[in-house]
Amino acid sequence: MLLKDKKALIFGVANHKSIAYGIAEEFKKNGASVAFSYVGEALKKRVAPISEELGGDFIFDCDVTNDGQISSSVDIVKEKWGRVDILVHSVAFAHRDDLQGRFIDTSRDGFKLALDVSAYSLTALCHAFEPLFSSGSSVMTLTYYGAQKTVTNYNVMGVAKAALEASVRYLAMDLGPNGVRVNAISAGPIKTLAASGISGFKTILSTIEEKAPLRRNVTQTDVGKSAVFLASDLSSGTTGEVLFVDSGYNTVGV
Ligand code: NAD
Ligand code: 0WE
Repeated sequence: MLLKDKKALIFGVANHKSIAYGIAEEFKKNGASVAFSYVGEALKKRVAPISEELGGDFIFDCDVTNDGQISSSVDIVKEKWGRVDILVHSVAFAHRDDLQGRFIDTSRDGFKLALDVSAYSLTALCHAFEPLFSSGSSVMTLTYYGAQKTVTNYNVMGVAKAALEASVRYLAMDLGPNGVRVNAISAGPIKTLAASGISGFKTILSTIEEKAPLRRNVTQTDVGKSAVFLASDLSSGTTGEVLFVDSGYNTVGV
C-alpha cells in the first residue's frame, strides 16, 4: 500500500482504455483516494460510472483551457479534500488535420490550440493547485517520444510535448523548494481514443514489437505501475525527470 491515505486528482480519463484509467486503477490498488475531471456533459456520462467502479470520491467539470473552470475545480477540491498529494495530467489535443501531412503546414490557430491544451495546461494546473500541495506532493504528466525525435505525423503534438517536457523541468524548479516533485512519463504507443484513426499507428505498434528491447508494446498497467512509483515516496529523490515506459524503444540506435 504505497499510496495509503494519499489524495490523487486525475485529469484525462475518457474511457476504460485511457492511460489515466490504468493509472487510477493502480493508485486504488495501492490505497489512494482518487477523484476525476471530465469535460462537459457528454464526458460526464462516461466518467461517472468509471468513478463509481473505481471507488472515486467525486468528479468535477474541468476544461483545462478555461481558467474559470480550473479555479472552480480548486474550490471543489479544497472543500472535499483540503489538499492534493498527487496530480495526474493526462490531457492532450490537436486538430486531427494537424496530425497528418507536413508539420510546416500547421496554422497559427492549430499550433495555439495544441500548445494550450497539451502543454500550457500543466502550468495552469500547477499554479492553481499550488496552495493545496504540501511537502511530498507529486505531479506527473504524460508525454511521448515525438517530443525528442521526429515521428511521422505527430507534428505539432511533438512540439507541444517538447514544451511540456521543458515545462516539467521549470515547474520542478519552482515547486522543489516546497518539497513538491514534478515529472513526466514518456509512454510507448497505446491504442486509446487519442490514438484512434491515426494513420500509421498500427505500423508504429509493430515497429515496437520488432525493435524494442522488450519486444512488446506497453499497456496502461505498465504506465500505471510507474505512476505509482512517481507518486510514492519510492521516487523521493526524482524531479524534473522524463521517465520512459516504452519497452526501452528510446534507447535503441541502429
Ligand atoms: P485519451 O483520449 O483516453 O485521453 C486524453 C484525455 O484528454 C481525454 O480524457 C480528454 O477528455 C482529455 N482532454 C482533451 N482536451 C481537454 C481539455 N480541453 N480539457 C480537459 N481534458 C481534455 O487518450 P490517452 O492516450 O490516454 O492520452 C492521455 C495522455 O497520454 C495524453 O497526454 C497523450 O498525449 C499521452 N500519451 C499517449 C500515448 C498513446 O499512444 N496513447 C503515448 C504517450 C503519451
Ligand atoms: O499524444 C498522442 C495523441 C494525441 C492526440 C490525438 C488526437 C487524435 C484525435 C491529440 N489530439 C488528437 N486529436 C484528435 O482529433 N499520442 C502519443 C498517440 C499518438 O498520436 C499520434 C501518434 C501517436 C503515437 C499521431 C501521429 C503519429 C503518432
